[in-house]
Amino acid sequence: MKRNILAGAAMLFILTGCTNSVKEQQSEGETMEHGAMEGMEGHMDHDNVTPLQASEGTQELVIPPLLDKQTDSDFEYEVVAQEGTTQFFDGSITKTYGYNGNLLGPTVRLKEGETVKVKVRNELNEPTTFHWHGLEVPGSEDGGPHDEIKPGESKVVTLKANQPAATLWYHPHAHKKTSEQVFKGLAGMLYVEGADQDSAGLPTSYGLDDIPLIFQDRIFDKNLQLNYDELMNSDGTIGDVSLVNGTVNPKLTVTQPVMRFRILNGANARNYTLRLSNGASFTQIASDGGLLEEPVKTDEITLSASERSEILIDFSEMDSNETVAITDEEGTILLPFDLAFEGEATRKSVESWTSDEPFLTEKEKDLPISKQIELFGMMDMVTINGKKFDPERIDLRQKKGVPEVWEIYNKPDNMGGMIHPFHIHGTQFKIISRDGKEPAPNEQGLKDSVLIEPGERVKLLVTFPEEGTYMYHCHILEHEDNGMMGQVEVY
Ligand SMILES: [Cu+2]
Repeated sequence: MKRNILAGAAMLFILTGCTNSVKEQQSEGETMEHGAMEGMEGHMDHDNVTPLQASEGTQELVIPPLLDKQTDSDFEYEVVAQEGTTQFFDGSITKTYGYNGNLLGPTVRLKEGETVKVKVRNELNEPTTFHWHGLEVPGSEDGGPHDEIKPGESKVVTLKANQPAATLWYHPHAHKKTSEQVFKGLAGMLYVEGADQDSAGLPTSYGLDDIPLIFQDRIFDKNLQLNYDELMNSDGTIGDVSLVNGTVNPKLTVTQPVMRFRILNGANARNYTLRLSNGASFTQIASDGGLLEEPVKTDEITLSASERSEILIDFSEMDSNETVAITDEEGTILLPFDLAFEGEATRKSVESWTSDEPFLTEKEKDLPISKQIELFGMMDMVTINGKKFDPERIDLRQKKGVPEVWEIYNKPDNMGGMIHPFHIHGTQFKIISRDGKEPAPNEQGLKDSVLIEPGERVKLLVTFPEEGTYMYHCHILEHEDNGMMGQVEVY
């Protein structure tokens, strides 16, 4: 992708006044009873989602450690799925899963074009897989449900980062066990780093001005355990406890005037619409698969499960006494900031960029639809094109390197239906249209997951650069486990 760096054309961070008063959430810790919601039998509709509790800002946000590269072995990285314990609440220990630790996992950074060997090891007492979400690797390395690693076993996978710089992630994808294993804590960030972001002059100091934010919600049982069998909802497990990077009641001390946040919706099912509590705007710079065609100034972003967004927030114009936080759409504070930078801002903003090539060519827009996907159902009655996942069945075939248009239709039911986040493995696609309309500027970038509203038809331009068998599925993890998944063979 060619870019013209518009030197001097600094992005404008217009700070609107404090128009949104922050609505105080008085959560009584109510939790959604499994299968016991009135009328809908636990079905997750838009208007009836358990609210999150506001962060009290008592814990400094945990930043996942970077995974060190090994130099003295025949693999560069080792990722181990293991059991652990985490103290989410004072005086209580919760059993959790983590990679190379108790909860979540270290951030893995690959250089654009780099090939690394990663040893994956399963120290759990159940099978798991290691899926590299958004990485365009051959099907054999993708870590889908066919690649189960048994307890105590390991294997070495080869990951080539043959794609633009992007914020990706990794998580388990074991057959019918993904939702439970993610719920218990298995997820980590996977970055591809490269020329794109360097030339754009973006903040890149990990943990200082370049910070991952993994948003998740959890529900705990009366013993403060993540007792999945008891707590789960087959329409997507939703909780009232907000975690950011696994931290309950987080706050972040901001020491740099311009901060880059790489935001992942790592929830099993919840959709997040994120805003700033003071109504200030910020800049979205990237979608799932890399930088946008050009930066987009906005005052909110919406992410369905598994989607990512990179944003820049310019704190330099904000008063250090001002209360600033990331909130959800209800105004509930999820991550308060403690503004602690001093002196003159060394970086007021970053350079803007624009592409001299169209996001999609006329030829690409005019390609006929060649794959039709119909998402339907709820709870455990979810299907794709009327079928449930069968590991022995290939649903679609597509030639490597040849772009095709997939149309994804979210067929409503007699209750209106629900949002399904649709994810395809092994590819970064482009959204051609939503119900015939051009996608919003913040969706004009590479994507691997896309939010599909009930009744909506979304056209995607899908190209697979590698061969193998790949999953496509709803990323509400319980829907995935309930069979809302198909397989495409790329040859
Ligand atoms: Cu779904």
